[in-house]
Amino acid sequence: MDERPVLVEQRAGYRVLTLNRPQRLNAFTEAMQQALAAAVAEAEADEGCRALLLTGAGRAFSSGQDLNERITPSGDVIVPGAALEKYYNPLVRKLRSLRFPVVAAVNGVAAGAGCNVALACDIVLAARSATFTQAFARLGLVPDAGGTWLLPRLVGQARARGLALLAEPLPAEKAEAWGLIWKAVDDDALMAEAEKLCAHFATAPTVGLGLIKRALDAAEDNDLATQLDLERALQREAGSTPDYGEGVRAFLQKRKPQFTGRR
Ligand code: T3D
Repeated sequence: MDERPVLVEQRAGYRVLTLNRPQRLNAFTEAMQQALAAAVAEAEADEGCRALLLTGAGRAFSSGQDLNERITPSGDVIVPGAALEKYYNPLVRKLRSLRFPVVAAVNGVAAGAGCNVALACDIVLAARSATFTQAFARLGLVPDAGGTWLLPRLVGQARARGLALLAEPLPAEKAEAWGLIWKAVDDDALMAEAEKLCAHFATAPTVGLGLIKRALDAAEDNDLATQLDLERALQREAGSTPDYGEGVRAFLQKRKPQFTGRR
């Protein structure tokens, strides 16, 4: 078995990152967090990278924090907090603010922080057999990795409270119906669908897509007047890219645009 906790594959214009501890349902260890942060940073630094696909090896996406790392050899529990500050919170902030789209292909169980890392991605595709579980309450913990922020925004307070307080698995099709994720697809179609999306993003106007991400995240805290001002500023920025000119010319010339994704 490949011992690397995160596998990185290069594609034309995007990268596939696979959480790779299948025997532990891809639970996050410190080594996996470090490998993931490094892989994301390398993708971000690569000008040719215009999308990221995040998935898991084996039958799970991720079961969240590896609980073996939360107990000392003498049986004492380690009070959480440090790993959130050092790994989970920077990861979630990074996924949301990356200059290109991030697609999660949720191939099976997504539990605890594994669920919320998936939900922090821009587009969440899930295999029909996948489930989303806010497992925290089973341990006496609070949903983290952005869960308490994202859940009510995605599905409303009633469903967010049910998911968080009951910690029951939510099947992928229901997650789609509730608006928690973009789409549930047949299990054997998941990776092809996710790669198709990333291939599309790899030829898209990347700067504009990054600005869309920024606008939608800012809208969560802004009033309408502030958001209108932000849209004007971002539109000026997007409209100054070569891709905007290419988009307009291609439309008028009735041809497919050739976007470079550059400023
Ligand atoms: O810093 C901080 O600590 C704060 C951050 C907290 C973030 C969190 O994510 S807290 C939540 C942690 N996650 C969980 O509580 C989920 C724990 N796992 C489960 O409840 C179940 O494994 C699942 C419902 C996800 C799947 O159940 P099932 O029956 O399909 O599989 P399984 O048999 O339970 O798991 C297979 C193996 O993976 C098993 O090992 P074994 O018996 O074959 O040797 C199991 O112990 C291991 N495993 C699964 N999840 C974890 C894990 N080992 C360590 N940590 C895990 N999270």
